[in-house]
Amino acid sequence: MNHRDGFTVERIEARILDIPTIRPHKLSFGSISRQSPVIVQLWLKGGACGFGEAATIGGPSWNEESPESIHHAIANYLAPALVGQDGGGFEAALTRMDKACKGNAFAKSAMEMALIDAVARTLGQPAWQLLGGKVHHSLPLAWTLASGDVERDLQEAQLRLEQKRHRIFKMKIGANAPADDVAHVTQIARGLQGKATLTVDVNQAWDGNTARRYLPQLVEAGVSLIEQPVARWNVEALKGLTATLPGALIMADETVCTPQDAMLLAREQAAHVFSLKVAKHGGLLRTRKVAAVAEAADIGWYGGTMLETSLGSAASAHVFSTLGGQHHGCELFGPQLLVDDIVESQMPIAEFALQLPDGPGFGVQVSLAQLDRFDRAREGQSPVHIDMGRKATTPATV
Ligand code: MUC
Ligand code: MG
Repeated sequence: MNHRDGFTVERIEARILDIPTIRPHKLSFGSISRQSPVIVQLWLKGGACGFGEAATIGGPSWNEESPESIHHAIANYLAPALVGQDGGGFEAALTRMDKACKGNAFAKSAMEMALIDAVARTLGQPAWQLLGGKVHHSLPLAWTLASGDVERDLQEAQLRLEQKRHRIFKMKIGANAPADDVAHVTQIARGLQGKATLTVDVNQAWDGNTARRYLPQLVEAGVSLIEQPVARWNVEALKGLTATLPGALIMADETVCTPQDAMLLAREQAAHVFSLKVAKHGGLLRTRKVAAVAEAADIGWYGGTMLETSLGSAASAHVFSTLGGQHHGCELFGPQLLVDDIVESQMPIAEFALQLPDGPGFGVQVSLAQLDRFDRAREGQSPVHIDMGRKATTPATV
């Protein structure tokens, strides 16, 4: 068998896990109490096995893909497109997957992740080596306060400050009336004044007028970074806020998925920062492409999460570790929100920063016993699991 034969993709399997969260996690569109990552296992002819992951939040509530659609796309279209092919050509593999299946970025990201892990393990190299080399050894790590309760949020923040794990806190807002959200954020901001940085994620909940009215109040309270305040299509409102809101940065999340989205936002000067997420960009290589547009346009980046286990978080950490340009830390805290993990040991956190992993592949050892333990096929869980709760309906006036 020559060297390249060893990279031939031999077999691919995917399964959905169901892992409870340590507490309900409340976002603008509902409250989740479990995560359902799809885990891909990919074997190369040379014997190496790689793992990939794609996680959504609240089934298809965050965007179009759900664990079930991801699993379906992989089993029926993406895996058949790669089996028997050269796994060492990552771009060619992406092209084959694009030909077999339009869109489905999350599903493709899990596949590409497993491929890169397997090839890196075959070569005995960390994935970051194949992605251009490491420029960061650690990144400041944010924690999201999303219990929905002021006392509980403050207790969580206080504990994490004492443990020296986090001093950037992100609040998920948009589920309540805007004035109530502002009051909640203001209370937390007072409690954390001088000790931590506070950011918010509105997850598209507000219209332009509501954002223009209430964001200055959040800035006044001490919020320094505002993520996706308006619907993902509302580039005009993002542009206006980016140009006129003093004292805080506007970060695009749901609006920036493809490199073309990134180009549009760059051309329109409609964001100060991009939240990068391996899943929504369709893989590690495409994350680098979006990051390249950001760097060229003097836009900062933030290492986002879809609340993955340590597997997906480590893969994200590998690509984030290779990125230049201005950054605002990361929020790869998914493993801490889950009751348990699927790897033997987690990435360390020290001095408020995630220590970026080394070791072959993504540098984490996946436990097959843990995969079996949380496997949906074994647990027989129902797919839908989100509490949609009460939704704010009153539009703002200016
Ligand atoms: C998002 O929109 O950023 C990340 C952290 C969290 O709590 O939710 C996610 C999704
Ligand atoms: Mg977000």
